[in-house]
Amino acid sequence: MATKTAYTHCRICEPQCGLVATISDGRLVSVRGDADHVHSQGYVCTKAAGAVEIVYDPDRVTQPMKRVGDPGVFEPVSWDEALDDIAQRLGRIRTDSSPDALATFCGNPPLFSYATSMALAGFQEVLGIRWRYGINSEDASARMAANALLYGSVAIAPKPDLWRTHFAVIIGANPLVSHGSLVTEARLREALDAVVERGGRVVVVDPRRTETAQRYEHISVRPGSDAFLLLGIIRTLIDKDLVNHSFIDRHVGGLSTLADVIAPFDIQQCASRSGIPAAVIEQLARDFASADSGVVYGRTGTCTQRFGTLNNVLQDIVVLLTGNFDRVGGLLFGWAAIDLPELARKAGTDTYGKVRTRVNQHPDVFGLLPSTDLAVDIVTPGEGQIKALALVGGNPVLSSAGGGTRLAEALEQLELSFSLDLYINETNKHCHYVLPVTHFYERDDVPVTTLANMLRPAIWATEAVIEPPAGVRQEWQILNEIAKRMGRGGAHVLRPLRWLAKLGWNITPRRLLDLLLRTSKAGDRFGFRRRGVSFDKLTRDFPHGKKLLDELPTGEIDARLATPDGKIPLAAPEVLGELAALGEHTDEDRFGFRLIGMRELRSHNTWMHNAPRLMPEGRRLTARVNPSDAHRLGLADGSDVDITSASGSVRVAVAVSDEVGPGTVALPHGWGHDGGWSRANAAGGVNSNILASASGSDIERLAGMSILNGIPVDLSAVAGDPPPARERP
Ligand SMILES: Nc1nc2c(c(=O)[nH]1)N[C@H]1C(S)=C(S)[C@@H](COP(=O)(O)OP(=O)(O)OC[C@H]3O[C@@H](n4cnc5c(=O)[nH]c(N)nc54)[C@H](O)[C@@H]3O)O[C@H]1N2
Ligand SMILES: Nc1nc2c(c(=O)[nH]1)N[C@H]1C(S)=C(S)[C@@H](COP(=O)(O)OP(=O)(O)OC[C@H]3O[C@@H](n4cnc5c(=O)[nH]c(N)nc54)[C@H](O)[C@@H]3O)O[C@H]1N2
Ligand code: SF4
Ligand SMILES: [Mo]
Repeated sequence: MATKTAYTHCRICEPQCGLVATISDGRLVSVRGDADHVHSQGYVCTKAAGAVEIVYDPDRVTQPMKRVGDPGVFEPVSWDEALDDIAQRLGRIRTDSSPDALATFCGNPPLFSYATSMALAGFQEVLGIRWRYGINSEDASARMAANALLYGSVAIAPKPDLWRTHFAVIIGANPLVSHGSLVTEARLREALDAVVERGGRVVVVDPRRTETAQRYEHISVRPGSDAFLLLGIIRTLIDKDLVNHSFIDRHVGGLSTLADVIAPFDIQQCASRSGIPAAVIEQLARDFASADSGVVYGRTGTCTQRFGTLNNVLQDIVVLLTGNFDRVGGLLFGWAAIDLPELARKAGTDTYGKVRTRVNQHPDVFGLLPSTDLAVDIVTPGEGQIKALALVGGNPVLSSAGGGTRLAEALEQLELSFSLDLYINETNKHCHYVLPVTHFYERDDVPVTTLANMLRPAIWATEAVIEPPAGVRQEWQILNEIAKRMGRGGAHVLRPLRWLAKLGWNITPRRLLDLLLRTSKAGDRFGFRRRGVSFDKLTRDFPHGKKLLDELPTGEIDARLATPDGKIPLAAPEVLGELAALGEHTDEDRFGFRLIGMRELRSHNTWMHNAPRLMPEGRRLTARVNPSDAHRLGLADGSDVDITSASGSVRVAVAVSDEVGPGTVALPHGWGHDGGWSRANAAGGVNSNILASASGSDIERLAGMSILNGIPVDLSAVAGDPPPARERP
């Protein structure tokens, strides 16, 4: 038996931990953390091994499948048959209707493949596809919109200097489980521990006493009300003159307007709306302002709220007012060998509101339209109606707000839809074709889409460590082939590359990336810089990655800001509009509870529940309910409860836990499977996103965010036979 080891990296979540893979007779046997990896230094979580099980999962799709009946009923076909048919029908829909009849949907996993990202951009460009939906509206669009409003571009995304800060406020993030997002850092726990060890503080603002909150200080906030807490802090900073005047005078505009507009939000109101005592808010403001340095790091918990973009703006305003910007321990501009956001800026693809969704008029954010609008844009007749969809590694029926049957039924109306995926999932079971792709262990990679998120700039690359099954192809090959069969050369963004492709020279994504790499700040300039790298050099000579800088640079502000007057505006009209809306907004009081989400270590959004290691026998979905609420409603551990919102209702078992306060209920997403997976289907559970609204008025206004946290719901104990999960139209 020939056994060998190979170095590679995980591509499930953002740290992209370094791994040592053991391969026996061409079969991937196991993976473990690579102790010598420059970033992760041996860190690994159980999902990397779960992903090995997925490679050999009998439910994995390993040949092209054509729909031949009801949703989910497929038959294998040859690649030629599938690709010819898709190319022909796409061409016909394009000419019979218009290029605007075509749409793409990009899920989360494609972000972890440079080749897929490049080819999808090329495919969209070649076919002139305007409708580019994505799952960012359940994730980071609010953060990006805030970047545009404050710094002049969705692509300018300052990073929290967690390794050097003295005061970290973590708001709406649970990095001990999520392993961090928009920061690429496998050692976040060590970074946060070190803050405390050097006498600093880590304060976690979260409605649930999360794994992160348990390790550090916890402030419990009422779900969906962070804007009030942040306004309370900002009011205190201004009223008590705790602001850094020299920084503000030089770099910030609009402070007096902001101060006037937020004057009506007095500290008592901020306290009663956020559920945090006024004294606690004021003390937090004072402590933050007097710390040697401080950052506020927020993630999906504050993004996926009714005031998600505003939250992100306010988080940064706390940092800006205290002068903790572009200086050690504060918010810093990113640095990367290949700085994709910066390249996007130069190419003008850092768009915000350049395209708006057909019906609800929500803006694109960094080129992606909100997922929630896809269904209505398919079913509403008229100009630009969507008739064909390419779904690349996404599962919005489960992952998107109000997905469920509403989206499933919309997909059934399409004239052509095809999906690039590893599985038949709850969404692509409604497609005409499912085209099987390589697993990440079966392809080469460089973590290029997240390089600019590193707190310790580094770079690494991997070759494929095993051969893919014979019947699968890489996404770029598939998209390229469709474009080619449509007579357009290939799926290339750049016109000259399309010409070359027509002449028979197809430049692969690997060649292009190598070019980018070799001409980058870390590149070997084709031999002119001896210590520089190429793709081959990285995989050959730096199997554990290459460190580039110890820390992020400071003193960048003048060079990096992209606002017209070179200042950071605190009172952009959009921000003032949201502040006015915040003052007027009241939740319907007919619902007594507020629903929040939660991530678990053994789940990854919707796609890893079929791995035995992650979904052992007996693992069940539960909703966390506070003991006092449970007692009042007559619920015990394991009893079923109906959770009902204005959008729908689900029945789920309860876990009684004082992690959540009274009136809060926490329910993980990504469950309730009925796709082509045996174990995940059998695990039961419900699609929590049935409870989230997809109605245009319930979508956050500035970035089209889905409201996934702070959803008003009611709980009722179940008596008698359980009805099935149901949705309201
Ligand atoms: N209620 C609630 N909903 C949420 C969230 C939440 O916090 N609460 N979080 C949101 C967030 S942050 C995200 S990112 C989304 C994720 O939403 P999605 O991207 O829609 O869902 P995923 O489960 O990540 O995976 C989508 C599909 O990609 C496939 N896949 C896996 N690897 C590959 C690959 O290499 N190539 C291809 N082509 N396909 C692959 C999987 O089989 C799966 O079918 O969910 C969002 N939904
Ligand atoms: N194990 C695991 N890891 C993952 C993923 C996964 O599915 N499973 N998904 C990956 C992806 S795609 C992403 S984008 C990242 C996300 O990374 P994070 O954003 O760090 O992940 P979450 O655990 O969703 O953290 C959101 C936190 O917000 C809290 N929250 C909910 N409502 C509110 C509120 O109103 N106010 C405040 N202040 N907090 C609130 C929740 O309780 C939760 O603790 O995680 C990544 N890592
Ligand atoms: S933390 Fe994320 S990148 Fe690291 S091993 Fe786990 S899933 Fe993979
Ligand atoms: Mo995400």
